[in-house]
Amino acid sequence: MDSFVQEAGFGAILDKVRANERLSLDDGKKLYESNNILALGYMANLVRERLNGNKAYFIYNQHINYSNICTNLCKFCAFGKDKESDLAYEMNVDDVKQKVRERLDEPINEIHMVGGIHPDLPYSYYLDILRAIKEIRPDVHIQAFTGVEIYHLAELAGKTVGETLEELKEAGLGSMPGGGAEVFSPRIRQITCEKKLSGEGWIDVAKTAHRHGLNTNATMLYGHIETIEERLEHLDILRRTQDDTGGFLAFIPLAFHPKNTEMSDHSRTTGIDDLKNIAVARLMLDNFPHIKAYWVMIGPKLAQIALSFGADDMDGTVKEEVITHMAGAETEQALGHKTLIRLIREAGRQPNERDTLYNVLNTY
Ligand code: V47
Repeated sequence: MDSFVQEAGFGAILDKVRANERLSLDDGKKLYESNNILALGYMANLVRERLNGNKAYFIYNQHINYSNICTNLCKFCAFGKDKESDLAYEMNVDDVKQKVRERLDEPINEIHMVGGIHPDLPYSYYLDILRAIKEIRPDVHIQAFTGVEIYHLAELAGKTVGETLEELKEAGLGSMPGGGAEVFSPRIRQITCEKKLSGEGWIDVAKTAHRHGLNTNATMLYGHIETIEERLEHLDILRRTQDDTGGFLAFIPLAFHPKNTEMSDHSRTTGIDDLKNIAVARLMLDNFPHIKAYWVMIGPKLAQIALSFGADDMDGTVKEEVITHMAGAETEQALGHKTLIRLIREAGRQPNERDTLYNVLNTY
């Protein structure tokens, strides 16, 4: 069974994978440079099944994007808008409450909430929207604010990141999503998002969150101007951070969607690159418990296939996704609970409905 992997030139890597040994950055380069997707997938699947068996996770969640007004205006982003733009919007506390009320009849377990770096909203607004959500749905887990937003909130509050996170926790914050990481390379940030918090800054916020008992996710935005070396450097920084803190739950590779962005001359990623990023992430991030195939970005069909190429999680029902859809995503706005279960079952995996922290709520 292993012979085709050896014939693909991966004998030494396969030995390491079987022995649960860490892969080097050179190994990672070899993986990325290969188009033998079956050999990559076979090895990634060994790690995936060692860590998560036959389980595939999903969550019943709701996305709320409180505002798209943003001072960073990253070149890869179609969501962020200048305050004066006709497309700019912001929700007040009552609007956020209304969004939560609209779906009170659904068994939503997690609210995922992020927005732009708003020039004027006061610090109290962010505490108020967390409290407002909890007032209406006391049991929901709020996964909110990327490291970039948290750093901005600490500046607004005139407090340390640690003190700010403690106050946000008190107001209802349960964990942080993985956005804003992009690619840590200063070269990429200089070209695509020079106003954004640096990669080091993002990692500092994640480490502080972990020290304060908040789990976070991590992402990488791939498929634009980054090199293989820059992808691997990004993964290595995450792997070393996880060695230190153990606070990351999941890694989510994000496929770049160019439409309506300042980088719209780029083509969309291909299925092979999407699968490769999942498989390589699973193999390199040996200390991350979960790799998510985010169906909004790569489509439900490829996300289903990804469950055999290293991924163990399909994210959730979502509904009203804005960030990728503004950048041209053609995927549905929401996937029903039943559809997710069917996709997972037909992939030969066991559907596990989870909460944000990967406690299993239901199996099917
Ligand atoms: O931070 C922006 C990225 C992120 C584009 O933690 C783009 O579980 C593709 O982080 N094409 C937001 N990506 C989404 C995100 C996320 C989504 C789902 C689950 C989790 C999680 C996190 O989307 C941004 C940015 O990195 N992004 N523009 C674009 N044109």
